[in-house]
Amino acid sequence: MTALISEDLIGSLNAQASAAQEDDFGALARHLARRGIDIETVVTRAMAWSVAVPTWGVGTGGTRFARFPGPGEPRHIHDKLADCGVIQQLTRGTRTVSPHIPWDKVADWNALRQEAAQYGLGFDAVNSNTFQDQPDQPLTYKFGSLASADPATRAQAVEHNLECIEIGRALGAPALTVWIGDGTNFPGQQSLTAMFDRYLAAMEAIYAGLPDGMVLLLEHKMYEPAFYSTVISDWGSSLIAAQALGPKAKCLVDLGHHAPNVNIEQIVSRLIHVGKLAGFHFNDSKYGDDDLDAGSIDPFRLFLVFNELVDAEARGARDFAPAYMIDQSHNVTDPIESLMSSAMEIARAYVQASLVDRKALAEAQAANDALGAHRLLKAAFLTDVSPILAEARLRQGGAQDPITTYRASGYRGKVAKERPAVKGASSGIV
Ligand code: PSV
Ligand code: MN
Repeated sequence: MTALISEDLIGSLNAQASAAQEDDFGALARHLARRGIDIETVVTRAMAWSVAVPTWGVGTGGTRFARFPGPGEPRHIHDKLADCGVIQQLTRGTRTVSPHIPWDKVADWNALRQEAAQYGLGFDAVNSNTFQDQPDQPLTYKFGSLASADPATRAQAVEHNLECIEIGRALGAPALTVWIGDGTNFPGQQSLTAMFDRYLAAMEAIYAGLPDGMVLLLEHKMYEPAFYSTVISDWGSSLIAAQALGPKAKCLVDLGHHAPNVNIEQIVSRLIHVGKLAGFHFNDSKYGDDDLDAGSIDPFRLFLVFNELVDAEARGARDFAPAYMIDQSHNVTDPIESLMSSAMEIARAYVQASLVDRKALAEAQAANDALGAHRLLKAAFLTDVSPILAEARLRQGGAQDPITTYRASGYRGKVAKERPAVKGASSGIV
């Protein structure tokens, strides 16, 4: 296994913090014991938790106005894997990466799989990309891809997705995620009905190429890049398509892809009900698809989403095994720091949701005790589970404080010397 950050440094910083960690962990153990919760059970859950890091997230993002590259940006998938390896080494809660094709294309996928394993990483869902044109691509996606009016363009987009399935097979990935930007900017530009029909027919061809054990994740998004209509704009369209395609097609919820103020946790509950929730893209937002760091704007909403997820897990909901991924754009921070912080915030929400007294909650709900029920959720949300998260990292060889350790390691300065600065102005979502 390749250690990207010095194990000695991790060990000495952990040692400096160990008295405080022991003290805080002991206090939390006693507090939870009074609530009838065994802290060791919760630590075990925290240690088993993992969320996938998006390979595109370790590069500096941008807006449609500008992109301001940072030092030591990853040049290719090999640099991206190293950066993801740092995140896993320090947090121990990001055991897989989610690649994007063709951004991460290589000649030898088996070699890439081994390279990732050197950093203790496996692969989660492969993401296809028919929302951009590639230099060697014969037909443009300007007017759509899987739902394009042109059959040859649709065939090209299907072909790309079939290639992604083969890549996923070589990488040992469990899923293919399809998000398309297809839609319209003008009423009347296309038939809303015909576009959906064409999308479904194209997705059927992709579905037919899935090997056993691989799932097709349909990601919806309300708008952008299309601003009047989007083919798979909401969870309803996504669910209709997933149901039409068959059991291997399921829905992926990106937290930034909904109408403002929509009740996302209720959508999560509905998709679980029909056994069609299979994936998540975590991020946070204030206004739209902001792709801000998970837990940075509305941590209570993140907790409420996890409350549904943990509840489904606890009651053994059928067909429930979602793939958890981060999907963010880091414009003003070091992406490694943002991704570590987000991974810890997501784990925090999961652990907090694990503290909900579900028996007492069911009783309060049966008695129509609205405030009593709400107070049970708040009691879990307001518990500072930081010592549990740190304990889970420490027991797996990670850092007590990943961000401080990362800063002390000088990793960014070191790779900045090896990776030449990206010159010139550019814009774009990634
Ligand atoms: C689209 O906004 C999206 O959420 C999809 O998941 C894409 O794959 C990703 O962002 C690209 O940055
Ligand atoms: Mn997404």
